[in-house]
Amino acid sequence: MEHLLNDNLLKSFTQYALMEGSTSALSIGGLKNLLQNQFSQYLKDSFSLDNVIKSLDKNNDGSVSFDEFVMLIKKITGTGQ
Ligand SMILES: [Ca+2]
Repeated sequence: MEHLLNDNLLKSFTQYALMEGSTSALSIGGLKNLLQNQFSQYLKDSFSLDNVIKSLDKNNDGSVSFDEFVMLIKKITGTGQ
């Protein structure tokens, strides 16, 4: 599960980042699209995506790196601490 997840995460992240002309950063909007399209089963009604994304975007540049993205996915899927 873990290695499969990481492989798929990189593919998804890169695919969505490329739509925005980048290979290393994804906008908050792009991140939301990705999550809603591919991780909707983890997005519960009570899940506050905006808050999680804000806390994730450490340098406040409005985009997430792949590392930040992986941390978010682990958080919402419960596969990491
Ligand atoms: Ca950032």
